[in-house]
Amino acid sequence: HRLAESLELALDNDELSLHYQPQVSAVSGQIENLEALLRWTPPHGQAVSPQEFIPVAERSGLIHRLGDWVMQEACRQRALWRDAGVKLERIDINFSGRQMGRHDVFERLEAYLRRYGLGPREIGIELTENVLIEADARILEGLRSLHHRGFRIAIDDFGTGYSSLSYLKQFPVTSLKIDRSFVRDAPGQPEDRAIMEAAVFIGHRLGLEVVAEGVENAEQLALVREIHCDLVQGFYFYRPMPAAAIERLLLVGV
Ligand code: G
Ligand code: G
Ligand code: MN
Ligand code: NA
Repeated sequence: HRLAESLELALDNDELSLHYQPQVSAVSGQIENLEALLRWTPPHGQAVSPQEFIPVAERSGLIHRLGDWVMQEACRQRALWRDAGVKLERIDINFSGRQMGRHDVFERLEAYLRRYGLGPREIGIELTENVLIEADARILEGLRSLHHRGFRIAIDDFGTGYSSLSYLKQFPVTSLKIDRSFVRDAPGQPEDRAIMEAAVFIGHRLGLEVVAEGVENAEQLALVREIHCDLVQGFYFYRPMPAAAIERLLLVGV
């Protein structure tokens, strides 16, 4: 819990930031969306990975304050970029399981949208399969209401959770993000490619947008284009970048 305590201080002391990773059209390479990714750099210290501190925040309950900070910061930045004339569909934020358990999480998201004058299509959310299958009736109702209002809801790390395909028909989602473990191996492994093709097929039949995550080289890109993924996210195009770098990229093109 040393880490939990420093994390709480980090929230008070402005040590957190959001980086943004572009999702580009597989066809045109144009930037469409950004995924917001939380970063923590303690003063005089090494950056701590969210893989390390998100689970700590979940256990200590700090995830609610942290999640609030992420929602607010993403909304604030989206509004700034809109006012600057930046061409962008939306910013997606990641939601963890315990964060969804808070009774007013969706109201809080809506409140930040109102505060910054944003519409429901300007911010999206990403949830893993495991979070979806563990969702209770209240959470599902909240998600349905967001979906009904036009929010984009993505299943993150698709294909790696402990779930059956049947949940696809009951959850109000709009996108599948194929996990990067499949993308990594698909060029040399027919099984991984087959799973990706099946994900694209079912995703499109259900009217969902399909995103390939973790594209790192030209071979992987050629494959995800060939099997008709809609969007691509990965180091081959862009790494997660601080807001200033994204702004330059979107406004100046470099
Ligand atoms: O950015 P990076 O590859 O280090 O992210 C590692 C993990 O942390 C990913 O699974 C990502 O979804 C998660 N993560 C990053 N930012 C956030 C956030 O703001 N909230 C939550 N709940 N998870 C995040
Ligand atoms: O679990 P989630 O999909 O939210 O995690 C997103 C994280 O994946 C990002 O924070 C980013 O650091 C990482 N990521 C994005 N693109 C690539 C990539 O091309 N290769 C690898 N290895 N990681 C990536
Ligand atoms: Mn994600
Ligand atoms: Na993912």
